[in-house]
Amino acid sequence: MPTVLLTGFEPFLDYPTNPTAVIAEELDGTRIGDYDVVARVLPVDYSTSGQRLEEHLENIQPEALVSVGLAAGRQHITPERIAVNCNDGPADNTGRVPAGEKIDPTGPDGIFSRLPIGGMVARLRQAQLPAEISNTAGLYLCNHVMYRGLRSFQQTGNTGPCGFIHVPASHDLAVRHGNLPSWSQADLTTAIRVCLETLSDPESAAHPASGSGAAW
Ligand code: PCA
Repeated sequence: MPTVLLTGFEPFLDYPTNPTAVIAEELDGTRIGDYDVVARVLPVDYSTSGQRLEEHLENIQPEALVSVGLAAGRQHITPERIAVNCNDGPADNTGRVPAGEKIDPTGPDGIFSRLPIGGMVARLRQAQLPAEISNTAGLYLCNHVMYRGLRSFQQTGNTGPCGFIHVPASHDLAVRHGNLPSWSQADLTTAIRVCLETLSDPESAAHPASGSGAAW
């Protein structure tokens, strides 16, 4: 059985919970389609998150990598199209504020997702779960981990699926923050299960990578 490494993140900034850590906990050890799921939670820390991810890849030797992060304020499940070679944004959990530096000075400026992002969006919509492709993962830890995962697959010659999906806030975060679109934790976990199902579906893999909500 092939293995998919699924990663979520710990809480960060003023979000005392992170629904992606719960997704990781709930799907760890399950079988979805052809894949055994092994899940881990990553730190929101520029200096250790990438290294931690590489250690998990080394130890688990997965055929696929799907990383998931919280994008509070988004309304849809958003498979990301591309990771860019830049760290920027607010402080991480150690207080480090990046200054627009490259993630990998010798790496390409951007690396496209190797997930069937169009197929994921189509399948999510079929399941009545709002979804669209996102054309930017930002420049914070989620983009960082997406870039490091894709770069690692390039460097180790792993040709399997690899990429990142952002999810909206869970209801507990909306209650705390007030004006935040939110989903139930159960629907968020179901959505990532649906995304993982596409990895075993040849029709999803062949789906064009269109379906972003952008106007142009
Ligand atoms: N979301 C943040 C980092 C951790 C997380 O869950 C991001 O979108 O970069």
